Amino acid sequence: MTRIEFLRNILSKTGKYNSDCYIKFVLMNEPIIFLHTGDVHLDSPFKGIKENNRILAKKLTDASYDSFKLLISHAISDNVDFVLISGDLFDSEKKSLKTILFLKEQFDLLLERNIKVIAIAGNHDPYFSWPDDLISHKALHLFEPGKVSSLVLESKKGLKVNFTGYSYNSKVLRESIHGQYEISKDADFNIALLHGSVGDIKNEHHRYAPFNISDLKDTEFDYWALGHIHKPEILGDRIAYCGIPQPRNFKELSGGNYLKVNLNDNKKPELNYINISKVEFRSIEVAVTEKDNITSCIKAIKDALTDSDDDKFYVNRVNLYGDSNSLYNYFKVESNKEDFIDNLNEFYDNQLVDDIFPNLEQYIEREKFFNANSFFKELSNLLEKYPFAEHLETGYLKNKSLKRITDKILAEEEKRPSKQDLERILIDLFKAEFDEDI
Ligand SMILES: [Mn+2]
Repeated sequence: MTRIEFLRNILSKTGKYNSDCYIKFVLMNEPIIFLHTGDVHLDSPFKGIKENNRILAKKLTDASYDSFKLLISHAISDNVDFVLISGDLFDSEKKSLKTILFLKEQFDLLLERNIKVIAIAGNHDPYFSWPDDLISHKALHLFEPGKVSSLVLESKKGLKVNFTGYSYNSKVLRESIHGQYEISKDADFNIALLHGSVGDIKNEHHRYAPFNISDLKDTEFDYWALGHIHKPEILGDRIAYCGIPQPRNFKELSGGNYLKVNLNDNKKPELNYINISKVEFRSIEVAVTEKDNITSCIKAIKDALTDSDDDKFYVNRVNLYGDSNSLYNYFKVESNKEDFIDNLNEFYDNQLVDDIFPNLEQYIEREKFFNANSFFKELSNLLEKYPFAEHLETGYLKNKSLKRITDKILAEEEKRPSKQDLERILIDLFKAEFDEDI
């Protein structure tokens, strides 16, 4: 019997308020609230970082525990009904004792508050690799391996919630499984947990339990709690990837989040991403001009890095771009870059500049460029006669490289750029073609 049927029964016996309207009103005021997380990747080895920077590796290890701890404390303070884990709680089959004890402690805290954890195993942490100590934990329900199954639990207000899920039992699952997910009509809410890739993925090696958004939209599930893609993404009113709670490298630039989900019987679910990561990776763009030098460049970078949250540690990569002779020449010397980064890093407690990518070019004065030799002088004259296609075609340009440049200019000319733009294009083409100092 669903909650609606139950209420209808009771109310009809009292002879009062026996309208569905009233029942719906009651239910609307009885939502279920849960936290949706996944891809936690505990015990990640932080490849690449560990060898280069032990301090950062330690910070990231601590951050992976601290962000998860924060999620659990939010679950308790928000008094949620459930915590959902959509696969890949662990990074690999190998699990450290520290992590097992840590999770046991966190699950104990939830058990004290009667908050259940509903989890599926993903491709990184197949079911067989889960330790018995955790599988048997009273707060946790881990779905069975290799098949779709369901479980009905009661929310804190007595609503019946049917969870459907599938745990991986191997590191690979190429076939789709969502077609086997079925709702229960007896439940007030139906929630699905799925670890897989969205869309028609061409490369078979990247495809895990694939699905199309429309497949999930066509179901009657109240919510699809998705995992596997490390980016927070809402695919539909009732379909979402939770993202990761703690990024591990520069591929994970979206920060660390979980999803807080509020389901009402009639309304659109409320989905809110809550940021909890302790370390964040950022890619920062800093533009420089001919007027900039080393000191002004340091200031520009510092200005770009100040926008930060005191509770977090930021790992930054800085992309420098623009035309500046002074900086171009400075960064041409490889050892200067290291020195520059070290100098910046001395300034910060909660920031690390991991690397700088100087995509700098020389600043070229137009006058100087066009007077550099007779060829450019001639081109400059041609620009005056713009449009100049016929002049170039009949040209005197025997040099192969120069021929390539003029061909490109001709291609551009069809778009009718302004003379000024054309000059700019010419200079850029010249630089790209010769890739040398002027
Ligand atoms: Mn995965």
